[in-house]
Amino acid sequence: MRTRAAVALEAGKPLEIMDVNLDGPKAGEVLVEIKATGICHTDDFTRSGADPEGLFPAILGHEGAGVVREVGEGVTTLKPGDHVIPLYTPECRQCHACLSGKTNLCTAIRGTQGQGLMPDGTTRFSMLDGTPIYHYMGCSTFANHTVMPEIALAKVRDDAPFDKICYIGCGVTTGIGAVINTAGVEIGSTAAVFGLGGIGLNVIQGLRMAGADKIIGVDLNDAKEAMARQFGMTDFVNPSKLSGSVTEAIIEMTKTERDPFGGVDYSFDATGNVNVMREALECSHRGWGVSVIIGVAPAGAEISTRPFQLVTGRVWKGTAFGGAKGRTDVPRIVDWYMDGKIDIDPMITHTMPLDDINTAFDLMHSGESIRSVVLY
Ligand code: NAD
Ligand code: AHE
Ligand code: ZN
Repeated sequence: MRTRAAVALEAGKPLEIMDVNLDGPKAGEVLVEIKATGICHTDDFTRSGADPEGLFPAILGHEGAGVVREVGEGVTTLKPGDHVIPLYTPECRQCHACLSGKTNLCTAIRGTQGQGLMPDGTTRFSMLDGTPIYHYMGCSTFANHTVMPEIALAKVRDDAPFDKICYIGCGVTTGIGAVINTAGVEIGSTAAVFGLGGIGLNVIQGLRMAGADKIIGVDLNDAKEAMARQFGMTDFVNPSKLSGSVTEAIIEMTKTERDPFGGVDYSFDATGNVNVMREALECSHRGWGVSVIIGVAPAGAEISTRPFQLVTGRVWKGTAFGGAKGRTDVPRIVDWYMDGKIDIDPMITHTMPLDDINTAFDLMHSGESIRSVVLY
């Protein structure tokens, strides 16, 4: 078949909207009509050329929602008409990682996924002249139709709106999951969140659900403060307006008579900046602070700190997709949204047709948007 897609032809260039060829689903695969897709900073990271795994030409996009249109041989858990959310972290329920119960990082198809290919080592997308186009993060939601492995699709209820639940395909689950699954935040905790974008706001939402008392948000952009307060932030810091470091400022904000050392119980990096990751670790509490890296850093970037920071009890952790097991957890998060336990709507600040997808990257760079969503 032919479908309409935004194609990343070269690193650092705007996406080009064009018709592409899409081969049908092979054994164990599913054809999905994408109804809506969010644009995450990770899409821009790869588009820019900063991703060591970036391949071109590719169809980016990994935060979608849609409807199953056709299933390949042997597919048993999905049928045409089912509503689904694509998973860049699949859940095969059979590999060593899935069976360990210790991680969401299913290994079943990670090798080919990182090479922009389907599990059989080929691509389903091609240009009209026959040039193959790579898949992205196993999803490629910047195409109106895509082919995905069955194990990388979460079946969700069919009364949930695509234009909102697409965000559960990455940002919502990553932010809330980082708090609940990775950090394990307890009632009454103090926390700092660096970067109040599409991920950081969901960390804040997760912290409020977990019952954190003090939620300090950090961003260079003052315009992010109001929405962050709406989602539960109690204090805001703009590092560019401080005379000292943000680490010192957060330690000062959390010192009490009983606790002269200060520091937050939990901190989260949602910027992808390795200097910020260090600040996040070092503002966490001596003896027990846990700092979670969510941000994705460019090729070649490395983190550093004095080992003394860890010797004195701080713990550095990371999280992918918020530690969520997609086929199990994503349908529940959709229920949370439908039951009013979490809010998504205000974070979707812009919507647009696929033809205008490059505007979403402009809005991200100018700091005007939280999430842009393409509606097909
Ligand atoms: P975003 O662009 O919406 O938000 C980033 C925010 O960080 C912006 O508000 C920006 O003003 C702020 N910021 C930038 N530099 C800063 C600094 N030095 N100090 C303080 N604030 C700063 O991006 P997003 O979609 O929220 O993604 C955030 C990061 O999370 C990206 O690196 C993305 O690739 C990553 N990510 C990781 C996962 C995962 O599974 N680990 C999932 C999704 C996104
Ligand atoms: N390709 C990058 C790594 C990118 C990365 O860390 N991706 C996250 C999801 S970001 C979603 O917005 C992830 O899930 N990582 C786990 C994995 O297996 O990729 C690089 O540096 O090579
Ligand atoms: Zn993402």
